[in-house]
Amino acid sequence: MKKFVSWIACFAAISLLVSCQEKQAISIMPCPVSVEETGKVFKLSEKLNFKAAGSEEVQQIAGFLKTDLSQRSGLTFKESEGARSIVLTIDQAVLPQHPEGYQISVTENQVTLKANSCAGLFYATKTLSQLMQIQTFGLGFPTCEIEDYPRFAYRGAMLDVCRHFFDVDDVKRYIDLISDIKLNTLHLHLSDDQGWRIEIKSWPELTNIGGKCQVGEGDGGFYTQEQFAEIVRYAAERQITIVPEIDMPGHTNAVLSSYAELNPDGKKKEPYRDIKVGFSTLDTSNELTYKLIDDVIREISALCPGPYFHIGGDECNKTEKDEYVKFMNRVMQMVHKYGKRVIGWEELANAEVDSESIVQLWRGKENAVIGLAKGAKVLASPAGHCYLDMQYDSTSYIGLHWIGYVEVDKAYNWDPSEFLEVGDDRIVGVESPLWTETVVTFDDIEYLVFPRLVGHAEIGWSPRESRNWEGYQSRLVRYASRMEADGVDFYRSPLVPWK
Ligand code: TNX
Repeated sequence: MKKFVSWIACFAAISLLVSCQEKQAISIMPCPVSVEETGKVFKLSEKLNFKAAGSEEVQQIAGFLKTDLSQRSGLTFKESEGARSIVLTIDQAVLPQHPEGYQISVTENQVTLKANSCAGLFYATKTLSQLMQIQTFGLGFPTCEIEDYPRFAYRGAMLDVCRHFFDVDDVKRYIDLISDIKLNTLHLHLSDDQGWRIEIKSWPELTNIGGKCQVGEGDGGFYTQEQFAEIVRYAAERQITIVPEIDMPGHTNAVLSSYAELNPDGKKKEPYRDIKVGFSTLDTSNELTYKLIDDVIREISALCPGPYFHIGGDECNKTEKDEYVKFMNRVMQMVHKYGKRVIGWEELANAEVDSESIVQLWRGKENAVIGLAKGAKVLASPAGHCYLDMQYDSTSYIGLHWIGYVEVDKAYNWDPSEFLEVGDDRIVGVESPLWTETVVTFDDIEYLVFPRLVGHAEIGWSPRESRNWEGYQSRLVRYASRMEADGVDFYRSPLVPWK
């Protein structure tokens, strides 16, 4: 029996390795857990039935798939009796250990997508869409059996809408792009020295004044609560949770320029349009500061059904360490009061974090290790691999390089658990921040984010053993056709053999 089991394990390991080899005709990003090609093609034609039994959400996922396949194939699908079908099913028995997992079966006559949740079903549609590789298989899907589920539960991107503001349509486009590679979290950095970006009804000057500034020129901007709710809704339809961040006690010049009474000298700060960090702090000895924070967390939590609230906590050079710890402890209590789980930048590890807290590593291991020792979990965003605002090399037309250049190979060739030297169970996942000091337009976003984020998505999703730079490059070349079709202006790194 033992021998039999180890043979099975060995076979499983080999098939995992095979699953992402560059020789395989099927190319999916991020690389699935297992793909078995069966050598035929399900041909697409206009007569095609989309069958989705169940909730409205399932119907909607089927609707998204239909629109997507129609746009990519140029076909207008018509329901007709006896025609072949794409069937979407929720089934609790499918991969019960994997809440976001799914199975796909493509035969010449039918496509079946199955999952135990809407998230899994949504990811199945994303994979199916990528199976349509017209140059390789013609207009249709290669027949195959796919089983897939993510390695980490938290797969995120962060967008800084403070240094430069991005409006609701930009955020929606960003959501579309990141949902294509099965990310499930969008962290919005909503307050910083240069701007406050979300309406708070009990403190209107935050946006009346703090919302009207950004880096350099420009009027800034902010989301009304209705607009923010619309972002949350749009994201949820695409299986993405919004994580709101209010950065404190540093990075708060926009607050201090909005309300005189929050400043120790009773005077408003000047608005700030430069990009230096670490100069501002909330007055941690003023009770009004805590009234503001409580109101802000209450109003934002009511708009965000997701489990997290990010309280920043980075680069507080103007706050004494013991003051910082006391302040963050008190703010964490408020987050709990509103039913949310705390995330903070890695410096938060110095406060009283516990097993429910998440410490977001960005500079190096040191703080994360302190957090881990207290039982906290880590969200991995090491700047040298993950920071999307870093330049690729000296020719990059925008971006910073305080940690060095981050070429496409450097963004891909690392692993969270190897980096931290801990097991996957101590890591919630991977997140890729885009700070926008030098990012002004959506084209700028696309250039810095793609293709690096695709690699991060694979690190967060695919089994460690199936990932390697050679296989990744060949899949990336094929994913490039998809980015081109979607009008994504990605960076053509000289390290990748683009067609
Ligand atoms: C560090 S990362 C920051 C940001 C800057 C970024 C620029 C972090 C938690 N703080 O305030 O925008 O570097 O790369």
